[in-house]
Order: sequence, then structure tokens, then C-alpha cells
Amino acid sequence: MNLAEQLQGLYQKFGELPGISIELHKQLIAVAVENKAAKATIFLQGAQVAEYQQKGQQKGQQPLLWLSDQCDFKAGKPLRGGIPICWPWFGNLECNPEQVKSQFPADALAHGFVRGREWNLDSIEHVDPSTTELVLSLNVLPDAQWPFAAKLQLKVSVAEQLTLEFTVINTGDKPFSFTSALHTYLNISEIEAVSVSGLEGIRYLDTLNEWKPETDEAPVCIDGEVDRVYQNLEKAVRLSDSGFKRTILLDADNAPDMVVWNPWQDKAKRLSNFADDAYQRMICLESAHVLDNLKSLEPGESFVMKMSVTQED
Ligand code: TA6
Repeated sequence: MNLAEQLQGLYQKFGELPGISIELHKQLIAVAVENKAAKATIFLQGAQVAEYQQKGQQKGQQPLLWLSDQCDFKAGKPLRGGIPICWPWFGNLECNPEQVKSQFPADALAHGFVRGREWNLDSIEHVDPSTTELVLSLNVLPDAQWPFAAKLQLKVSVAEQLTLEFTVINTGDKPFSFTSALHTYLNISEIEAVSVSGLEGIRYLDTLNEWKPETDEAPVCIDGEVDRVYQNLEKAVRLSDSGFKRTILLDADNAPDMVVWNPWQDKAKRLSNFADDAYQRMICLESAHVLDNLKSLEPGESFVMKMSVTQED
């Protein structure tokens, strides 16, 4: 089905719904959602939530998610920003245990392949004037890259808080293992103005220092490149931003790990679709299950991980 036919089908199915717009951003289709509580944009490619902003005088100031102004909206190329879905592996080979590593080709791109695939928009429901629920799905068929079969589903709730519920079902006849992350890019006033609490005393692996295990008793402040895998969190995480005078709460179910990442100056220059100074306006707090927290599904079994982002008063 070509782009025009896809758009036509989406207009027919969803175009008349209040607060819903079907949009074309160069080569990519998106659905824009607006209700009493918030507005959001979700791209069908990768089922990628790209934008989310609450409404209201105080809360309505700044988007909660960061999206690069250098996105080129090309088919097959994940957007830089929002919430990419990293599956069936997080990171690259070195980030994964043997059980997962052995399932994908050595030259595989980081963060799996589903963030570059076209998902299906199954349904949109206005649960109430302040809550809109979208369901997107992707059938993964065995191929040379990943010889297993799965059905993925992402349920996105756009409301006072943004909630993502990611489901994996093993629809094949072979068991498979996977790691995954909801790679959330948060929009911040400036990198020196933020700190992350809720990770104090939690063991993390410093991927920039040979994955050495560390702990930090203080809230996380960023004054250089940070790329840490915090393992087995014990509570929700809060990002305090003194510049935007707000706190963003991230909570998750069945995502025991969190990756904290800021590329800082040097890596920023090497990243695609990323301005050299963009590291000052974003931080990634990624709800995940990686390494020892890999998941394995027998045929017919399913896995659900959930995360929510909201701006506290
Ligand atoms: O989650 C952190 C990380 O693995 C970083 O090391 C960096 O590579 C980032 O993801 C972005 O990866 P991407 O493939 O989207 O450029």
C-alpha cells in the first residue's frame, strides 16, 4: 500500500474523530491527538511517541518530550527524540547477554529493528474528555536478522499523564529472549539546571568506563557525558528542572532498569539528526530491562511493560 492509500485509509477510519488529525511529515505518517488534558503526536513508524505536552497555565508551558529539530522524517530511519521502542535488543552487542546476543547478527544496528518499521494503527478511543487511548501493533515474522515470530502492541494513553503499555507475544513455535527499552528523551531547560532523584544508592554500570559497577548516593547531575545502566530500581524517578520550574515523574511496571544518557559535547557532534548543542536541552531516562533482566518467552507466552511520564505540580 503506498503512502496516499495509507493516508486515505486512516482518514476514513479515524479522520472524523474529535481532536484527531492524520498528518504527513515528509515520508512519515503521524496521528496528532488533542484532548482537554494534553496533546501528543505519535508516528506510525516505530509506534514512536514524538511529542507530548500537558495543557493548562502552569503545566502547558513546555513539552515534556524532546524531539530534535534536525529530524529528516525519512522512511526506515527512527526519529531522534520522543520515545523510540528498542526491541528485541537494547543497545548493541556488548550490552547484551549471550542468550540475546546469539539471536541477532553481529552487525546488527543498536536498539533492535522495530523502531524503523511501520506499525499498524489499530484503534483510537476517547475514554473521556481528558483521556485518549491509541493502540498500535506490529507483526514480526521470522527473517535472516531475527528468526522468530512475535506480535507487538503499544497502547498509548494521552491524558494528564502519558502512559505507554508495551506488550510482546511469542506467536511462533520457538522460544526467544529479548531485552528492551522505552528510550525516552525528556525536554529540559538546560542540562546544568536538572537533577535526577530516585536512583541514589542504586547499582549502575558505567558504559563509559568498561561497564564498571558503581553507586552514587547523591541525585544525578550532569556535567559531562553520562551513559549509565541503573539496575533493579526501587522507586519512581524524578527529574527536577529548576529552569522550567517543574518536576517530571517517571514510573514503570516490569521495567526494573533505567538507562540515564546524555551525550555531552563530543558525542553530540557524532550523533545523527542532533545539533551540536542539543545535549544542553535533553536527557534520556529510559525504562528498560536489560542484561540479567532479559526476558524469555515460550511459544504463546506474553510480556507486558508499562511506563508513565507526568509533570508534577
Ligand atoms: O541509551 C543510550 C544509548 O545506548 C547511547 O549509548 C546512545 O547510543 C543512544 O542510546 C542513542 O542511540 P541511537 O542508536 O538512537 O543513536
